[in-house]
Amino acid sequence: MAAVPNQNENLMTYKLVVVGDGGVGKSALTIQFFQKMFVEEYDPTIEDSYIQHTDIDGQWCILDVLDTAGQEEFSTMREQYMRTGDGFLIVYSVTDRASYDHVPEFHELILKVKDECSFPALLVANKVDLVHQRVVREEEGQEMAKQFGIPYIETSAKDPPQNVDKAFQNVVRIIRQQGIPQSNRRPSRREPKPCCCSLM
Ligand SMILES: Nc1nc2c(ncn2[C@@H]2O[C@H](COP(=O)(O)OP(=O)(O)OP(=O)(O)O)[C@@H](O)[C@H]2O)c(=O)[nH]1
Ligand SMILES: [Mg+2]
Repeated sequence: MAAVPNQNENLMTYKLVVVGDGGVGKSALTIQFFQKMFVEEYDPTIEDSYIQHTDIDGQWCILDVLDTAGQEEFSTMREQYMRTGDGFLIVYSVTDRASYDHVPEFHELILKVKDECSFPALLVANKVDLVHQRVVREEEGQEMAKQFGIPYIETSAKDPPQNVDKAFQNVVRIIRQQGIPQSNRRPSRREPKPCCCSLM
């Protein structure tokens, strides 16, 4: 078993933000990841934050996860919370086509707020346990993820959970591939960056 980190050790903090339409399972996934339980009832979120030390691929880090509001009435808060994220879980429900159709809006807003052509994110197709209510096929999810150049994962927050830990861990892996997470970087004068958007 890996040793629990020394408190004085300088741990990397990863700020993850869970976004997506209301009712797709953002809170259920986050609570399943942090508390290992499935929340059956639907209680719309305004904003909740969770933090824990965790070992991902043998490296201890601090995971700071923001579970956001999917309900339209809170959509004005979106840009603000997106600014803080090092990586995003963009969640839709495979039982709710509108939630899939809204994914591009979340993805575009992340890129706009970050002023980047790409940013660490994972497309999460949740509620795959509801096989008979499924209306969005796996290939459709794969296709959309491919369009955005981000990975895709199918999850279920319901017990027994499917791919829940993996979803959160994969976002950290994606961030790590890109170096130091944005929120851990020292403030510096922003260098003008070449625009890659015109290549897309
Ligand atoms: N069967 C099944 N139900 C799920 C799953 N994930 C969430 N639910 C249920 O779907 C409902 C909505 O889940 P929430 O996690 O509250 O949805 P949310 O995305 O956080 O919604 P907002 O906070 O309004 O943005 C709840 O009744 C959950 O129990 C899942 O993977 N499978
Ligand atoms: Mg919620």
